[in-house]
Parts: sequence; C-alpha cells; structure tokens
Amino acid sequence: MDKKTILVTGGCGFIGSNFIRYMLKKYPYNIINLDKLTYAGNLENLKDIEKDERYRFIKADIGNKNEIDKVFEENEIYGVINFAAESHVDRSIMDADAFIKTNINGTFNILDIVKRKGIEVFVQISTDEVYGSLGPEGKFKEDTPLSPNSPYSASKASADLLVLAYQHTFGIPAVITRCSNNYGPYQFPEKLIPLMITNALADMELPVYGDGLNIRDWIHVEDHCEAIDLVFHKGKPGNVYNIGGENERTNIEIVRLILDILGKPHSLIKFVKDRPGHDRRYAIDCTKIKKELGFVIKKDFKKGMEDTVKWYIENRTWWERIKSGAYLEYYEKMYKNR
Ligand code: NAD
Ligand code: TDX
Repeated sequence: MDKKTILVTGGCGFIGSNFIRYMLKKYPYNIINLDKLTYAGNLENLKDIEKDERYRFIKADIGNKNEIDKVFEENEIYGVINFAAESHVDRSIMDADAFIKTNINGTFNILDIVKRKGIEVFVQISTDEVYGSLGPEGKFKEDTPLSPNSPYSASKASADLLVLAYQHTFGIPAVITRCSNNYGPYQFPEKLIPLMITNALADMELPVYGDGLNIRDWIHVEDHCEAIDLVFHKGKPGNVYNIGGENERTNIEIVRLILDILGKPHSLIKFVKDRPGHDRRYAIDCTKIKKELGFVIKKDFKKGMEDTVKWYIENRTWWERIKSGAYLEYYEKMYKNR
C-alpha cells in the first residue's frame, strides 16, 4: 500500500478542500493540509474527513519561512500541491498587500524548501488570468505570453515565473496548471456564482458588473481536481498545463440561469459600476492536457449548475455563517453605492 505523504497548501479553501476529499477517496496517500485559515479558509469545508487517520491539518502561513521549514523538517513529504493563495480579484484591487506576501513570497518560500529537501513532485496551482484578456476570437494556449492585468493575476504570474526559474536552474520537479473559472460546492460567496445564488436565495439584488457581457470559461471543480490528479502523477517537469471547461458563458447568462433554476425573478438583477481593469474574455485551449495526459471534461454545465444550486440550498448554515461574519463588512465596502 502506498503510504506516501502529500502536502496540500490552502486545503481549507474551495478547490483545495474538494481536492483533498477527492484524493483521499481515490488513493491511499497520507495528506497534510497546511493552511493559514484566512477569511477564505474554513475547517468546516473538511469536517466530513477530519477524523480520517490519513489526514492531518496544520495551521501555518506559507509566507512564514520558519513555519514552512518546520513542516518539512518534521515530515517526510513526497509531493507538494500549492493551492494557498489570496484568490479574489476585487480584494486585490482594494488592497494587494496580502497577495504579494502569500502569492509571491509564499510560493518562493515553498520553492526554496522544495529545492533544499529534494521532493518528488511539485504542482503550482496557477490560473488562466495570468494570460490577461482576450478579444472575441482565439483562446489561451500554454505559450500565450503572460499579460496579467490585476494585482491578483500579476502576483500569480510572478509566482509562475519563479516556479519555472527554479525548475530550470535547480532542476526541481515542478509543473504548473492554469485553470479557468471553477464552480461547485464550498466556493466562498464572494465569487460570482455563489454570490449570486446566495443573494437570490435571500431575495437580495444581484450586482452584475458593467454590461454583464464579460466572458468566462467555467469548469466544475471535480473536473479540475481530476486534471490536477493527472498533472500530479503524469505531468512533465518544467511544463505548463492549461485546464478549462470548453464552456464560455457571459456573466449575465450565468446570473439568469441561476435565477431560472431557483424560480426567482430577473428583476433581482442590478447592473452596477464595472470592476476597474475588468478582463473581457477568458477562454482556455486545453488540447495539451487532453492529448498528453488523457484529460476528459465530464461534468455537463447545466447539470453541474443545478447540483451547485442544490448544494447551496442544502447547506444554508454554511454560507449564512460566512455571510453574517466579517464578510458583511467586505460586502458593504465593495457593493454599497456602487
Ligand atoms: P480560496 O480563496 O477559496 O482558498 C484559498 C485558501 O488558501 C484558503 O483556505 C486560505 O486560508 C489559504 N491561504 C491563504 N493565504 C495563505 C497563506 N499565506 N498560507 C497558507 N494558506 C493560505 O481559493 P480557491 O478558489 O480555492 O483557489 C485555490 C487556488 O486555485 C488559488 O491558488 C487560485 O489562484 C487558483 N485558481 C482558482 C480558480 C477559481 O476559479 N477559484 C481558478 C483557477 C485557479
Ligand atoms: O458581484 C460580482 N459581479 C460580477 O459581475 C462578482 C463577484 C463578479 N462579477 C463578474 C466579474 C467577472 O467577470 O463575474 C465574473 C467572475 O468574477 P469572479 O467570480 O470574481 O472571478 P474572476 O475575476 O473571473 O476570477 C476567478 O477565476 C480565476 C477566480 O476568482 C480566480 O481565483 C481565478 O484565478
């Protein structure tokens, strides 16, 4: 039985928690979840597996070198998957400080210990946003030049460059994934889909930025987890793998779909002031991961959205607790008088 230990950072967030659950179910690995528990990190996201003897949670900050070094000193780590990040574009526009500390310095700290310790595989979870914005035609390929537009995407692009430089110079076994917009259970309700679902459930306005015609390429988080699994086990060091849902939608289409699934009126939609520097369109060409690693997109979008809406209906306590805490202050700052 394979008893190797994987270190997952940021496992108390949306994608990380889904990934840990997915990996424990599929493989015999031990998993250490290292998370700082920022506003976005929630131990409740993994409540169902917290007693699993193959799982361990460590509260630590990837921005703190000593804390990271200690985890590597005390454990024999086979592989690392770095999800830990500040992940919300709007917050990076309000204040980018934490984005630099976590997304850039934090990634650097991990790379440095990975170099010193010589682990077997390192996966950096990046994003399609590092490529910038597309016009009406074309898709992002792995060799599309990096052209990040927000403090968030610039911090993720910086981390990508560090990862590639460490791989090139020191030969560390690093790979990068760049995925498009995820949706699914446990997504923090500051992001488009859970914000709109939870606002609609509370009969609140649905704030659509600008003309609502910005386009994102949506992928269900389970499909993203399968893609990361493939990259972790079969990815070639020094390579970047794009991951996408081949599923381009305008924001307004998404918001209307949510209202229709819930049977709520479209009059809840409110067009508000646009996000500064708002990227117009993202679309991912994921031919490489499909051809080289056998990635298959499985989740049908309509079904995935229905399941997701159902999850938020059935887990009202989860998001009501979030929305009544410090989130309230954020919501006021971001949306009041917009
Ligand atoms: P999230 O905000 O839901 O979760 C981030 C997690 O990282 C939280 O648990 C938080 O506590 C933890 N964290 C933050 N700073 C930390 C630090 N300094 N040390 C340790 N832990 C820290 O984010 P998410 O949506 O799950 O995204 C996970 C990763 O995937 C990010 O790297 C993000 O850039 C990338 N990504 C996200 C999407 C998406 O659509 N959500 C798409 C592509 C890529
Ligand atoms: O209230 C809103 N109204 C609105 O119109 C919010 C929160 C968003 N939007 C728009 C902005 C975007 O065009 O919806 C679209 C999606 O917004 P977000 O959910 O904030 O995602 P995005 O900015 O596209 O970034 C996401 O995808 C890439 C994730 O948050 C990132 O972590 C990931 O890297």
